[in-house]
Amino acid sequence: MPESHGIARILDLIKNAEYMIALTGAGISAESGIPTFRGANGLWKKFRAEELATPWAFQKNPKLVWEWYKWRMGIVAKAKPNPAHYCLAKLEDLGLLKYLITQNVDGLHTKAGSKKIVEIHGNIWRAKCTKCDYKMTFNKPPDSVPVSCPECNELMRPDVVWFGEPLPRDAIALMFELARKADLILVIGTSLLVEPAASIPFIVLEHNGKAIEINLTETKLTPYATVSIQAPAGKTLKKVCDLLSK
Ligand code: BJW
Repeated sequence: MPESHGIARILDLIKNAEYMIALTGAGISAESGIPTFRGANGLWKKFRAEELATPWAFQKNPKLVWEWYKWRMGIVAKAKPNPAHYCLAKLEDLGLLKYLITQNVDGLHTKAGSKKIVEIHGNIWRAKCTKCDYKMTFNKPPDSVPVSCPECNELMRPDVVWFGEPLPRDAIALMFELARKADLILVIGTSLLVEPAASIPFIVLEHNGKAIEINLTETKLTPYATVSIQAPAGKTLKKVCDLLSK
């Protein structure tokens, strides 16, 4: 489908939806300068995300895993929301977007003004103690890593969800409730390779809901999506929101 037709169809679907939700992944923050997990730019030093975002990697080498998070915090600290984040915030303001499910830990949706967000994989600016209940919030990358607990001196860890770990109970309940309720889902910048988030668009489709996908490449959703646009999210959603204001 030519891009202009795709945008017109997206506008039509958005305007006619009763309960639209969105699912975002690392690709929505790529135009803000934050590297995605997979693909050519997805490597940090020589490691893949799957080798670092695990409890076993942390157990084996907490300093290495903390260094990765410290490096990413440095990038996130400098990043600003892009037109895709702002468009989703605007859609929420207009009452058109009911809820946003994000796999991202960068907090850029909040910075852009979105309020109804469920951060299913945690937030990079928080850490929790591996032994006691102590939690902390950072406003800049820690000076030295690994970080120790000020209460019990044990290791702190990033308050994010790693492979093999359950998602926060409230987040997972809300995410599935939203998927069952939605008649339209915007799926933006995610490879859909990680469960359970990857199942969410298919739950919407199963009950005759519709899906709009915006991604640079095809994913397993592409053949089933109502509209699929292969273009940068920021550029595409800017056009959508500009046209919506007219
Ligand atoms: C653009 C763009 C631009 C680029 N514009 N687009 C069922 C089947 C098989 C396996 C499992 C299953 N259920 C569970 C599993 C295991 C596992 C899993 O999914 N494994 C797969 C690898 C097969 N899942 C889990 O372990 C999850 N836990 C769980 O299910 O627990 C169950 C349990 C219950 C009870 C007890 C114990 C366990 C947890 C998953 C946690 C994932 N964590 C990470 C790290 C988070 C913290 C951090 O940020 O450091 O989450 S891994 C990483 O992947 C991160 C992301 O959120 C996630 C998804 O990646 P995302 O966002 O899709 O990024 P990319 O890089 O993959 O893709 C970017 C996309 O953007 C690409 O498509 C580009 O084309 C596109 N793009 N620029 C538009 N400008």
